[in-house]
Amino acid sequence: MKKVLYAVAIFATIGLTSGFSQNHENHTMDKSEQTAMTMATFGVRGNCGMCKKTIEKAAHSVEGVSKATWNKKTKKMMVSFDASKTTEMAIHKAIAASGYDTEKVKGSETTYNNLPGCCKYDHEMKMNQTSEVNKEHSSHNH
Ligand SMILES: [Cu+2]
Repeated sequence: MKKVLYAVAIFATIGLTSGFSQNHENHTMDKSEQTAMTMATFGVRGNCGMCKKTIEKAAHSVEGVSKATWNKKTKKMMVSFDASKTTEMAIHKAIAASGYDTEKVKGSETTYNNLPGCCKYDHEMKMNQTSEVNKEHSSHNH
């Protein structure tokens, strides 16, 4: 029960913070544009298929996100979301809260430390790469 309350509190906080920044725009926003989806791509660090699941799940947990795909090779996230319900920044924050670094928000260290060993990505890792960049010298063996 306590856990549930905690989760609700977190969501309420996220809702408030993103709500504040949007308050002014809401009045001018055309209602007919509410279904239009905004696309965004940005870098997110991660290693494997498990990371992919965690990252995508975190992005999907943000209300208004309809698509979230993370590319393991290029460390690139593609999202589409309803801009009347959320912001790109809210998605960055949700991913960071799940332990992963994004271009704009550093991943939560506590959550990172609880990630399985294979998912403990390198904090220096390049992200948002074009697919060609790492082909030649990716002899990054563990
Ligand atoms: Cu992983």
